[in-house]
Amino acid sequence: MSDKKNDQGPELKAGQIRALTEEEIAALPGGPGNPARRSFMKAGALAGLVGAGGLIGSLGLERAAHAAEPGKKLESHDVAPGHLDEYYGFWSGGQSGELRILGVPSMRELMRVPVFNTDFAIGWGITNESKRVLGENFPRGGDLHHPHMSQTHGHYDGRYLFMNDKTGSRIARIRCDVMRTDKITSIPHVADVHGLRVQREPRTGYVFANSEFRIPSPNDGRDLDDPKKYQCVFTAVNGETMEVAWQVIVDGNLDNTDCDYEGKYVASTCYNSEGAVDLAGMMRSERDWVVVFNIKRIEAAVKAGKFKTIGTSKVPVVDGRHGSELTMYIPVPKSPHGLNATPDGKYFAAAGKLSPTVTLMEWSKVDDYFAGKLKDPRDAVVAEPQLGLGPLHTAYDGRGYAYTTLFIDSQMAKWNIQDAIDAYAGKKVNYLRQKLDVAYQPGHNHTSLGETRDADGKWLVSLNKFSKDRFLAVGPLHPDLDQLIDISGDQMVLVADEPVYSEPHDAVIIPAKMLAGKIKRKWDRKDPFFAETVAQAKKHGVVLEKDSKVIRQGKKVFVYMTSSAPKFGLDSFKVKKGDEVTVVVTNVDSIEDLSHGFCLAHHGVNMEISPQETSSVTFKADKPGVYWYYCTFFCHALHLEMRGRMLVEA
Ligand code: RUQ
Ligand code: CUA
Repeated sequence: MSDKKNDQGPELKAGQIRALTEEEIAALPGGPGNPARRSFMKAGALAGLVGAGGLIGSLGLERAAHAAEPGKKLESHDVAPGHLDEYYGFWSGGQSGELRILGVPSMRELMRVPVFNTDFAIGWGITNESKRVLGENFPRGGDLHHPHMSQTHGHYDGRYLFMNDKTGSRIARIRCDVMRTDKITSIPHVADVHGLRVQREPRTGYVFANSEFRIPSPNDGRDLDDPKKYQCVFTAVNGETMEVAWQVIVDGNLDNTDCDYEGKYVASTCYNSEGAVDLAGMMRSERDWVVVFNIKRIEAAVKAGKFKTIGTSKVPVVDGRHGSELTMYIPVPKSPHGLNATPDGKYFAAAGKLSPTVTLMEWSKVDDYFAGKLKDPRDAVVAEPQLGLGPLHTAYDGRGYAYTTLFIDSQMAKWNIQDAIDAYAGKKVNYLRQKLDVAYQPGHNHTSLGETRDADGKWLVSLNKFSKDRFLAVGPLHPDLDQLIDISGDQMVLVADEPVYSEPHDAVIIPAKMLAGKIKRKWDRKDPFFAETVAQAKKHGVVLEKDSKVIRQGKKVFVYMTSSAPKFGLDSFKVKKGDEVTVVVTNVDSIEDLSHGFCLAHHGVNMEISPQETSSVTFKADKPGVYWYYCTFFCHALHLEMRGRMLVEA
């Protein structure tokens, strides 16, 4: 266990508050400690830092296992067997391409929702219903970073979850009533989609998406190695229709994004204002910027026809580069990363990443800027607290405190927003309240309800990229480590370690009672998710709930069958070599939790059919012989007997 002092940051006594000096911050217990390490962060030294092993190897990863403050009664994260969690956690699955549903505070994984990945368990990427969502030409696999639930007036509304695919430049939507991905939209004119947020006011509304990588426009082989001509655009998608509403060309590139609580602005960090294509170049400037988009002005410009289109796309693209009246560029230090709006609706913070600071800006000053009353965009900054090395993301508790992850220091810094503002104004106040060691290298953090007006200040998660020595060895690839922190008291207290598979980036934590009654426990036969399959059966004169039969149309064969524990409607069906076979299975059981599976041996076919659901799959029968199909969800004592034969004639 580490020295207790190491976990607490500066000791605070009433009446003894003042701003810390740089040296004091450097010397903070558990803080940067070694001034030489701090100077790493100065420009020039950075190139050495990111060399082989530099960033990771030299930064004190050997920190001892951390335990909670002795004597403090912990908020329990235990949820007894048979009891339910108080919150849902919706967790990014990173490069696994899926979304995960956790219970909080138990941190138990409750479900995985495949989004951009293929998933043999439920047949995602295999069934016709999922392929209609994924689209024919989409690449399989995805890199899912940022899940956010739709909001109405700054409150979660339980309609949808939206998330990005960085590698495939896509945005996906999950219907919260069935927790199924129902739409995926490809974003044009971008090389990736990274930061993603949803409009809060009046509702979602827009889904905002950043792009990091700059590319030629159009990206058709022109300007290949002429980075000065590369471009980056910001995108707004209509969350109802999932169509791209408009795009804005920006200077530099974008990283993370968040919007206000009034529906007027959305802001993004930019870490490569240099427009460089190599590491040293991307870190050259001491300052990059936050770009703020004026939603009303952009909408008006689009309406007035002041836009262009690119290539064959119809998406209106407006110009928001420096000098545009649609945007505001606020200089901030240095390669900023996270962008997080405070739940009181007043401020937004950009985490410095390569600067030990977080820059706090005020939305009302953005009003002033666009009204012509504020000349220097930098005057929108109201605080710039120094917190430690590698600030990445900030979360809020709704009580006036902010929590910032320090990637390089492997710490969570708790600071007081008003004190930071006062310190920036020259008052002698200490805004830093505590630094808690986390294990190790935290990226995102998130507080319960912290991105809404309802921030409740109970839980904070730290999504750590490294777990190092915290778990049993499982091979060279280590799990990530999500740590649950009780923030209900004055001090942050670590209460749980949760190993997680690669690689959660972000998460949202939502009270179960907000979703109560909204999540279905069985499918509705009229559900749009399989409506197209139902319509096709109707054309064939098939009543899915009753009929099990084979319909041949030339070389296309449609095999309809019911499933009811422990029996498929057909014990066998016969096709010819070369036929295109579509198997449609309807689960006529209506007992909750009684799912069946349809797995066809040697054909790469498996799909899940939950109670009252219809699922279908299309494949080529290209091997003569006998192939058994069988149920893959253990539904009955005679589950193993729930099977049949596909007979393929030569
Ligand atoms: S980013 S570790 Cu993909 Cu959300 Cu900050
Ligand atoms: Cu149906 Cu097992």
